[in-house]
Amino acid sequence: MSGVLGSSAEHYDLWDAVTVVIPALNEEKSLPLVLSDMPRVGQVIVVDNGSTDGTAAVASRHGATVVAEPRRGYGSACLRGLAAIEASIRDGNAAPEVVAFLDADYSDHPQMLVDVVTPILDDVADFVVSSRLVQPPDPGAMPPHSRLGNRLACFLMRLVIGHRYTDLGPLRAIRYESLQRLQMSDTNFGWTIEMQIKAVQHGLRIQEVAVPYRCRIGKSKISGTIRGSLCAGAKILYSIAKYGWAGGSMHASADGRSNGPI
Ligand SMILES: Nc1nc2c(ncn2[C@@H]2O[C@H](COP(=O)(O)OP(=O)(O)OP(=O)(O)O)[C@@H](O)[C@H]2O)c(=O)[nH]1
Ligand SMILES: [Mg+2]
Repeated sequence: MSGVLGSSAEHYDLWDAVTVVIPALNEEKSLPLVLSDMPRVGQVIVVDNGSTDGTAAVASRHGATVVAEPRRGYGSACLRGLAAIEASIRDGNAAPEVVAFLDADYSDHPQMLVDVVTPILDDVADFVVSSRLVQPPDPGAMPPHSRLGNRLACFLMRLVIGHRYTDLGPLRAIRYESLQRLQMSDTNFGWTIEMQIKAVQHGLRIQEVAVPYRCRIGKSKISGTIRGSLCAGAKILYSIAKYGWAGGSMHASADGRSNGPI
């Protein structure tokens, strides 16, 4: 796969131990850009979530491992990516050190994987989540209701688990060992918040990284539709109650602050 390695040379071998999971539903137009803008990593797994376009063919042409998940839902696709990693380990391949998640729609800048993964490779964090709201996203990239919804979710998370996040950025990376401890289970829009809440509850070292965010390529499925936004909003509120109250806040930092956006 083409791509840049934006980190220092000493990280070269470590980046072989990075696996990137890309959930994709009908993203044939954006995927070539996503895959060619990425830093070089050990493995890229594109999870084709029942696409009816050329998503799978485009992904494998660009060197990604393609796995199919017919059960719709963002979380289902991510879980399928994790199952593919487990299967590869069972086949005798080395476990990754870091697993990163990146959307297929080119809203995030794939080069920012370097900023998100490096704190984990440097062993100063176990979980790094992107924040799109520190610097203003490009006009139209995140509609007002989406910004408000993300801020509200972070406010409620702070109330319930005592940790200050500023966004639910889909671009994120986590130490594989830590990820296994979280026992992720959400099959749709609750996936990102489940990970953020459980990361606090398991005492992971958490960092946020400010990222730019641009308009997606292709048709909006969630934030650009009323139905998608309402469903996602309702699921996020439900998830805060489910994962937040169920797990308690035993590891939340005393002042409720994260290592803020860098
Ligand atoms: N919406 C949705 N996205 C999925 C699904 N399965 C995989 N994906 C992928 O998950 C990523 C995030 O979905 P998006 O539709 O971009 O969701 P969003 O960024 O919240 O909202 P929009 O960009 O406005 O549509 C994309 O790469 C999708 O292709 C699914 O069942 N529903
Ligand atoms: Mg999107």
